[in-house]
Parts: sequence; C-alpha cells; structure tokens
Amino acid sequence: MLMSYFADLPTIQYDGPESRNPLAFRWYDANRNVMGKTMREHLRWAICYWHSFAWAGSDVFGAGTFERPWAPGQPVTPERAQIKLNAAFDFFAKMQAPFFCFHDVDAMADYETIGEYSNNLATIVQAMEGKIAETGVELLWGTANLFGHPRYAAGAATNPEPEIFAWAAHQVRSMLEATHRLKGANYVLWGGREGYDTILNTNLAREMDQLGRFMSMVVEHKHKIGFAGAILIEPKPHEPTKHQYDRDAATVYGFLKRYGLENEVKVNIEANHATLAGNSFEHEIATANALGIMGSIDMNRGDPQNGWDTDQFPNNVPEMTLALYHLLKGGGFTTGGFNFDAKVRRQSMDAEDLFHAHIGGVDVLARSLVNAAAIIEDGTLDHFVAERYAGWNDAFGQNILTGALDLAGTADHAVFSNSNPKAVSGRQEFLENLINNFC
Ligand code: XLS
Ligand code: CA
Ligand code: CA
Repeated sequence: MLMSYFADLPTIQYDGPESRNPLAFRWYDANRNVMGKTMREHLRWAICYWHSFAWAGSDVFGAGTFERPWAPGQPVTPERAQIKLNAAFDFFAKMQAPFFCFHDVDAMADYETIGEYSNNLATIVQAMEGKIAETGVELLWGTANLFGHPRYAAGAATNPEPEIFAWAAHQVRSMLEATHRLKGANYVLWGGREGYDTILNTNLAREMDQLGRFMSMVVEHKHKIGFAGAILIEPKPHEPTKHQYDRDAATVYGFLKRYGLENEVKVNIEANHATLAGNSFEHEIATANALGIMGSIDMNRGDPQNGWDTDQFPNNVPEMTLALYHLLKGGGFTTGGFNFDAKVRRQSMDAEDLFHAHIGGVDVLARSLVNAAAIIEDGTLDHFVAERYAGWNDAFGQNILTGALDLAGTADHAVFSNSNPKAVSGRQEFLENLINNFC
C-alpha cells in the first residue's frame, strides 16, 4: 500500500483563538453551540473533489504546477482514479470535514464510449461507497460535468442537437442515481454552457424550452427513484458562455415559475457568481430566502481586480458576516451546506497549502457565524428594520395588501386625509457602524 500523500500532515483540531498553530482551527469548534445548534450543524461544510483533486494548477498561459501522485491533468487510468480516491478521503478525514462534493468525471477513470462511461462511473461509486462507510464523511451534493467534453461546446440541454441532449440525460440520470445510492443530501445542476456565445446563431426561445424540459425530466426522475434530497440550480451569469440562462437567483426563480418547477428546485448560490452578476453575495441569499428557493452555498469568492471566476477561498470576515446573517435569518440550511468550490492558487503547490486554504475558509465561516448570531441576539438591526415597515401592520397597510382597498380607494385615502407624509431617515451610516461593532 502506498504511503498517503498527506502522511506528514496532522488531523486538524480546534486549538482556540490564541493559538498560533497554522495547522489548527482557531475559530471552528465543531461542537460549540451557537443559537441552539453546533457549529458543525450550522455550517455543514464540504470539500470539493474538482478543484482540490482533479485540477492540476494549470491556467490558460501555463501547465499544471501540482505534482500529486494521482497526476491531475494526465489521462485518468482506473489505478489513478483509485489513488485519487484514497488521497481525497485521507484529506477529508484529516480535515474532519463533514461533507464532500463531486462531479462524475472528477472521480472516475476516463472513458471513450457511453458503455465505458457507465462502467467506470459504477466502479468508482462502489469504491466511494466503501470510503464513505469507512470515514463517515457524507456527500453534500453530486453533479455531472456537462461542460468539459467537446460535445458540449454548444451546451448540453440547450444544444441544437437532441442526441447531445440525450448524452446529457444519461450523465445526469447516472449521477442522480449515484448521488441517491451514496445518500447525498442534494443534486446540483450548473448550466455552464446552457447559454450562448452569440445570439446570431441562437434560437433563445427554443433553448429555454429545452432547458425547462430537461429540468422537469430531472425532477420526475428524482421522484421516480425516491431521491429525497433537493435539486439545486447554481446561478452564474457567464463564463464559459457569454450569456447563461440562469444568471442569478431572481432569474432562476422566473425560469422555474415559467416551467412550474418553483416548488421542486432551489438554488446553490456561489459567492463569486453573485459578484460576476453584479450582485452582492448577501443580496443573492436574501433574494433566495424571499422567493423560498434557498438551498445551498458554494463558498468561493472572486478577486476585486479580476473580472473572471478565480474561485478563491473566503478570507473576508465582515463580508461573510452579512452573508451568515441573512442565512440565519432565513432559518439556516436544511439539506444545504457550505461547499468550498475553491482552488488554491497556482503557486500554492504543496500538500500543506490545501490544509491552510480549508482551515482558513472554515475559520472565516465560524467567526462570521458567531458575529451574525451576536447581531441577531443584540436585536438592534432587526428591531430597526421591523420599525421601518411598522405602518404596513396597521389596518390601512393591511387593507392595501389584502386587496380590501384598490388603486382608487387607496388614492382616495390620501386625498380625504389630506395626507402629507414626510421622508424618514434610513440611518444607513448608523447601521453600518452598528455592524462594524460586531466584526
Ligand atoms: C463553475 C461552477 C461549478 C459548479 C458545479 O463555475 O461553480 O463548480 O459548482 O458544476
Ligand atoms: Ca460552484
Ligand atoms: Ca465558480
């Protein structure tokens, strides 16, 4: 048996905020109680197989920089797939991660034919089932990669060629069934190429109907096989395509509503996808809460100077505090969790760098969770917002909302009462100062 790639690195423990040990958690104390739940139960964090084990550290200008025993970026033989599986679960266990996530092709051996795809996936899923039983690390979500293979250049479900739609159906059916078998909590659909590069060659209405039909087929199949987890769409505005149909949470809601899926599908919100869409991360969480489609979170950020998807680990506690605040206000996760769909930098090529990245990310979440809970327990912010809308609880406000008053009746109210309401301060600076006191 080969020595583990991570043999020289320790199992990561909680050491407390005063600790200077870089290979320990300073804030994430898994069993610490915060507002009635442990940190582990609140955060439900996951390590992603894709960026951490299948990516070689390459970029568009240069080759991979990571020398790993499973040779990421090289052809994946069944042996390499097994070495990668062993290493991945060693790492998950050393990090004491509650969950992991994967795409089919992140974990399985390479394939040529559709038959090989099925066989190679089945082999790795069986081995993974053993690893899950051995380590207790659970599957937060499974997904199929419908964007990497050249056949998906013009999309998967939105492809002009129905035979390609059928290939995508085979991958999603296989991975949905694998996720069910591995007792996954969710199934994610990220439409990386479900969009277009140029509208000149695109029948937009045709493509949206194809995507709507595909989503309905996935939901039908979920019920057919008895998968109890949530189906999640991951919004992103663009990259790799110029325009993606699922650009942000509000757009996804409109799409779901149009195809009658709004009670069947939720969203997996990614921090940097929010930024790329011109929204803040907390806006996306608050919108998903308001629309009743909050599902799960991919906890990777962009870089303010770069306009692309850098997938970096979170490092900004004040920003994350606001995200955690909105998550808690929405009741927290049910099936979802925080997935680190994040990459270490290309120059961070050591095994140890994977540890620093995840330790830092989990500590940022833990610290932000404590801050967000303190803001809620303090109550000033919630009280301010409630007071701001208090008029709508009175009889007049309620009569408008319930329909007892129509447009004319509401207008008459203003005329007959000789109404002259004044603007009231929104106290933005006061509230910003308040939040800074907790971060
Ligand atoms: C890419 C996406 C991808 C999805 C899963 O930008 O974030 O990682 O999470 O396919
Ligand atoms: Ca993601
Ligand atoms: Ca991303």
